[in-house]
Amino acid sequence: MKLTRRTVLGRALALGFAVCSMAGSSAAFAAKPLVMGFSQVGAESEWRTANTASIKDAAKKDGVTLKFADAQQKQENQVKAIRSFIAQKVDVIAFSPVVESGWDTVLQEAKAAKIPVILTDRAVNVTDKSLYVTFIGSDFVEEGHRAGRWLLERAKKTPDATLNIVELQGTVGSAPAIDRKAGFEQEIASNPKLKIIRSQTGDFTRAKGKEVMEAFLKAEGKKINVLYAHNDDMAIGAIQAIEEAGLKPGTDIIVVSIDGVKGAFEAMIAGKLNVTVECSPLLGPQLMQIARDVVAGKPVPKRITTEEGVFPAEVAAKEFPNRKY
Ligand code: GYE
Repeated sequence: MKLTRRTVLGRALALGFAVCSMAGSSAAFAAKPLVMGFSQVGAESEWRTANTASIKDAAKKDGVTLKFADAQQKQENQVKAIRSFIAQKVDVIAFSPVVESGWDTVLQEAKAAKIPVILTDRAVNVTDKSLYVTFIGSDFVEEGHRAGRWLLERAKKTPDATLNIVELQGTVGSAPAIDRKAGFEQEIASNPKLKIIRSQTGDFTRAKGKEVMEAFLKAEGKKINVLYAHNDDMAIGAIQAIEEAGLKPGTDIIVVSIDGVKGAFEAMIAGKLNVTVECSPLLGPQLMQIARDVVAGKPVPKRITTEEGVFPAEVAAKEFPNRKY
């Protein structure tokens, strides 16, 4: 007889019951804790720090044994981590892929080892969708649309003016950078007065955001009317560059960004950031729940989308006390 995971579990349970009733104590059969291997992108932003904390806290609360590996923004480190989780025979692998492509081989190895894979936060680009069970995270294209829609509304205040936009992109090849760019571009295409004049990666970090904004300011100076940053950290770095160039962020240059971290709310309250589109990093509890379902063989949806809002500067002070990250 072929022993599937379920029959083994069924037998273990039956045995457990027998032992329990014989011994008259439920302590005789304690369930084995679920073991999860998690490969995190890195620690590049406030968002990521909150995401890591959410996953670690949820694992602790849920009694999940978490093997956590930080990839320092390098795909090769993630591949190594996943291979080591396979070698350790964890029950489930979860990871947030730094970039979209290049995952086929390692995910095939996980599949061959019969270890289910859950994607969190970022998507992968694989032709064989059976290489992962589900993807939990935000709709990044929609976030780009939301940022663009806010700007279209704002542009109505100055209908005759051309708005020159500089864009700070996230990590090259990452799902949020690709999708946030696409969603924003699709949205602003309806108004020819909105033009992206420069676009470059700032790798989702404050330091890089500042550095690239300095270069934009050097090249374009006062021609820049709007900054669209793919995350709050780059926007915060860029705000410093704008101030150092003697301009007023939020006034001389409209600043639009994504994530909704506390730092962004502080910048909005200070009048330096105009809007942040929310992207929730609090994925831990949902991830643990789904992991349990997957390991128990329950069907789960292929895509689980996080619900989020938009916070313009006008509501920042009121919303700030409610922010959890
Ligand atoms: O927006 C950024 C982080 O993948 C959604 O990664 C995440 C992004 C987030 O570094 O701040």
